[in-house]
Amino acid sequence: MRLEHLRESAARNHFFPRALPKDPSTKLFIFMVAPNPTRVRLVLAEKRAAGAVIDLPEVTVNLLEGEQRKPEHLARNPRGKLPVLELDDGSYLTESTAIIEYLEERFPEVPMLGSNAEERARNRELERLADAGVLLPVAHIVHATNSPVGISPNPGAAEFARIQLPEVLAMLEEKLADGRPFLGGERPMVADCTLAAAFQFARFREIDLSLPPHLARWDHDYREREPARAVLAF
Ligand SMILES: N[C@@H](CCC(=O)N[C@@H](CS)C(=O)NCC(=O)O)C(=O)O
Repeated sequence: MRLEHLRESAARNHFFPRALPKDPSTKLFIFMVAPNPTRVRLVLAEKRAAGAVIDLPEVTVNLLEGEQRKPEHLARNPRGKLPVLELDDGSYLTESTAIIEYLEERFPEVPMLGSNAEERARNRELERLADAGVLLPVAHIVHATNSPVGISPNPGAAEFARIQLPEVLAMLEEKLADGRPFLGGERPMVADCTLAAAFQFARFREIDLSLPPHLARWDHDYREREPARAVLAF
């Protein structure tokens, strides 16, 4: 039902930019709800909401229609994955973490990793937990049980990913136990964007993560904010 909804929206171009910009310029290739493009889009939305002026058109590559395997996308990323950032010189960045760190350096006026070495290290630590410890297992569960891109079910892989989740969720729960609004403290950081992208992907496929109370509170409050509302569909 929800997949149908997304498919129809894509077909109608309701949510998506209609055409490639004609002039060569920096642009971001994305697909809504896919978690790795989503975390990049959330970083952009957060930076913009905090005042950064970022002119970065988004171009949809429809994963449900298999556009990621077409030659024009394989020329951008031979792995056929999203997101991809095309730079002004026509070259491409193909990993979400590298893209986020590039955006962080290009638009440092709204820092989303921190303002000194220790803050950056702590926020990168949180980001790795959210990425490797939550987003990746969630993606494995989704694709091993009910893949939107048609990957065959694999109950063993889903079970293995499920076993990994509670430990990291418990670590993040402990961080939030002091009532802080965001994972790193008072302001949203990259880790928040990664976690929100992961939770959205779980919701999209109706996977119950049984979030403990502080994470449930964080999830609710994060999604109420304007930058999240502008990006998240589920
Ligand atoms: N390590 C890559 C992973 C990229 C990735 O797996 N992207 C997914 C969407 S979240 C994708 O494009 N899947 C399409 C496919 O596998 O056909 C990153 O962080 O950017």
